[in-house]
Amino acid sequence: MIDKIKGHIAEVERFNAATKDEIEAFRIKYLGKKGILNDFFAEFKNVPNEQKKEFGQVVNELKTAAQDKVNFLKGELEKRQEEKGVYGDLSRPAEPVEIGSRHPISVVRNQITEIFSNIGFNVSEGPEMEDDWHNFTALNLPEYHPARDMQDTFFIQTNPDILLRTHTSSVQVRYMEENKPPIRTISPGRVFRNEAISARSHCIFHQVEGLYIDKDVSFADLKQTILYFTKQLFGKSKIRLRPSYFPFTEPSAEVDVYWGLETETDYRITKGTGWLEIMGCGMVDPNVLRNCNIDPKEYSGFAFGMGIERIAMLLYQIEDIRMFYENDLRFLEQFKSAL
Ligand code: 2U9
Repeated sequence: MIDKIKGHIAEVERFNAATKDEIEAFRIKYLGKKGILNDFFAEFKNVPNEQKKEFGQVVNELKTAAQDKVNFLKGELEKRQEEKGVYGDLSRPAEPVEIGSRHPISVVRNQITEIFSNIGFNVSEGPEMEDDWHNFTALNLPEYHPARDMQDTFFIQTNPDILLRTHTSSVQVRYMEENKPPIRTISPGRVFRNEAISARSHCIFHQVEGLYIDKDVSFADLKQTILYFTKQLFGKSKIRLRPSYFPFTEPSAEVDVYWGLETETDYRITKGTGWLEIMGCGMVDPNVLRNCNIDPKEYSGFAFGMGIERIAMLLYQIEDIRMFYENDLRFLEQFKSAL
């Protein structure tokens, strides 16, 4: 009998369990009302007197071993559950990482810069807070020039010399001040105009302005460059240039691309003409070259400018410019692009 109890003690010591249920089954088996220990206690009266002492000791030893084992296993289980709370199951596969998407303005800006970088244009950047010289005066918009009224300007506090740039042409004035021709540069960036916000216009928007200065640059170079650009970006190869006026270019033109009249949308967005205005351009005014220390007798150049929002609205058929600034994920998630 004593050997049988010692066998149980050995078994108890070897026992291991991973779950609450296994531990509970073990407890009932040894310490439960109808458990092994109670059987042995009931047996006590039948044990011969001379063995009673030893029998009592080993049964108690078995009881302590079973209780210790149950407490130990419960403690281990609790520890594991606490760790799980902090780290989870460390062997579990990782949560999938949500991949973000680029903002449509960035997608289109990157497309435009890529197209021009393929024909040798670099990218130049400059400050959003500008002085009067770089934003206006150097660009042939002297003080009291009526064309300054074309753009309502945000001035910084009370200093009329410091303002938020109204176009990124200011970056190119800086570029010309610091670099000699040949110059081939485009300036993407954010610009600010004090305009009422509507579906068509916003007081903050983005532009890409381009500048090409070298010896013997002609209007034909301008036209071919723009044709190359429209083919690349829109896949459309018919353009027309309508005479226009900008203070910084002479002659100046507005560029229309032939969009076509195949769908109802084409009719709506081209107002039934098939043509869409996409940008402005012209030959850099000699005054602007002179202001930037470039001799207009030696050099000539062309410039162009476009609003990124406008181009993006055409490419993606976005009806309201305000969508770009609302950061609605349902809108933004639609623009997955490698660029
Ligand atoms: C320098 C000299 C001349 C840049 C040009 C335009 C025509 C033009 C508008 C298009 C829509 C701005 O975003 S918009 O409102 N831009 O039409 N921009 S020529 O001319 C320059 C640039 C830099 C030194």
